[in-house]
Amino acid sequence: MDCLTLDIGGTKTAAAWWQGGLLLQRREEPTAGDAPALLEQLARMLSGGPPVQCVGAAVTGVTDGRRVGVLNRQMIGGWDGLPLAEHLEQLLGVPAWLLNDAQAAAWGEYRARADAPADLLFVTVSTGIGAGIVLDGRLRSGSTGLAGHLGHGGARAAGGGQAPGSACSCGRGDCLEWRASGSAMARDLAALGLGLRSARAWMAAPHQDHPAVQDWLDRATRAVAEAIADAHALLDLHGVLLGGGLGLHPRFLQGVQRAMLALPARFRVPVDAARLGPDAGLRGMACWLQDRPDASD
Ligand code: BMX
Ligand code: ZN
Repeated sequence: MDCLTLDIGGTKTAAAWWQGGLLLQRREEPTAGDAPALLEQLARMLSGGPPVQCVGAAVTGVTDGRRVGVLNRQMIGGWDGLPLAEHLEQLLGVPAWLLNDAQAAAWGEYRARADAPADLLFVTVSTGIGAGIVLDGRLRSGSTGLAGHLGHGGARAAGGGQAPGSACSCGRGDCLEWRASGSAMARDLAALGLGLRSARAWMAAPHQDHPAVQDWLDRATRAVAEAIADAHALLDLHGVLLGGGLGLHPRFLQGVQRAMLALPARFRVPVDAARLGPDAGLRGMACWLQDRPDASD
């Protein structure tokens, strides 16, 4: 099947053209801000690409397959309710499907390995924190697309009532994403006054060993491990893959693995690095288009 897949995240937007599973072309840009800017960006970015039979977009946010719903408004502004599938169909003249970015990546990771466990959780720690669940070898998106939104659990305080900007904008309070994501790291590091303004800056900087940064990492990776243990208690997982720009950093991954080992044995589950790296969403979406029950070749 010749298809186009998109990965539209909080920081970057990537597009890939596939011919029967073979990558023909890839383009990437920083994600444009609001809905009109995003649509304009897609029209420009996708023009002149090879012809395709269908398009699939892995998007940050909750999707029912047609529209994008936003949980974290601080991450993405003005997309809530955007009928992105319809816009893509008008733009490209072929059928379009949407899937949450972490769900698409989970499917890609599952399909990339012949020996992948049938009950698998993929967790991305990037601008936000997302997750995708595969159970009994099937991707579980849920009837509204909410399945896997681990980043919006774990709030210790009752949600609501917080001043805007002082808690996660999903309304639940100090969610996991508020404490342990790339954007949380950027916010907390900026407040430390070390001259580090983003998770990316930390990854490239010698300040990596500053005790305050280590302290942040310890708390964040413990919170991610606790959330994974909660998911394990709920779903009885056989394996967890950690991805995303920050999640794939060895210090972050090892922190989560260490924190997992400190948990009671029954709640531990093996956590490994995701194998598809930054293209998990693009590849996962391509597999998903191929695997849809009504897909024809
Ligand atoms: C947020 C949420 C999830 C997404 C996750 C990771 C929005 C816009 N997105 O929790 O749907 O999967 O971030 O997104 O509410 P990323 O862009 O960091 O990959
Ligand atoms: Zn939240």
